[in-house]
Amino acid sequence: MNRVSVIKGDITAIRADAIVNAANSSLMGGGGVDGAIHRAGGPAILEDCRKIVARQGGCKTGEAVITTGGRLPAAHVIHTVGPVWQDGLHNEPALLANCYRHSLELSAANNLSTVAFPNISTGIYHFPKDLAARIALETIAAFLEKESSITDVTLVCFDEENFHYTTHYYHQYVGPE
Ligand code: AR6
Repeated sequence: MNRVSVIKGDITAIRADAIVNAANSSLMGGGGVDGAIHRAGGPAILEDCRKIVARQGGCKTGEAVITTGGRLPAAHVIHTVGPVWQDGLHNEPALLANCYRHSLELSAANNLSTVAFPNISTGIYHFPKDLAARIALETIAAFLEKESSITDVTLVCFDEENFHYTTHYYHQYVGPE
């Protein structure tokens, strides 16, 4: 059974157990998909983020935390912090893989079975879209091999270029059906 899909769209409209946010380490919101998620989900998300910051002081690059989805159709938001692309020599690929893996681990730990991701780090953080899509699909496919509790992973691409690369690596790592 194929448990991965790729679509073009707006992640704030997705009904899932969790959607993943491309946040920053402050967890206090920002632009891009982060801004869209907080706007659509309302203040309950930031309230949960503040509690996390009080407890653990933010979120490191490659790590993930979970909050309510507030008014979103998704029940929860998993906030992960992608690497800022510098030159590829600062551990950016491994850190991006950590974002996907830790978000899926956190989903499984919270008994969530349906999860949607945006193309983390490919906007304001300037990670090359081709390499980012390969890392996303490679990491998700490897995770699903060993963890059966997650039944649906949707990659929600906002722009045509991400959709193109994500579909390409979907065929490489997940297969046609
Ligand atoms: N649904 C799905 N994807 C989206 C949406 C949406 N509504 N809006 C944008 N994207 P970015 P980053 C795509 O910049 O590069 C924030 O300020 C977008 O096309 O949102 O990880 C945070 O607070 C791109 O492909 O995140 C951080 O400071 C992808 O989401 C910083 O940006 C990621 O772009 C994180 O930068």
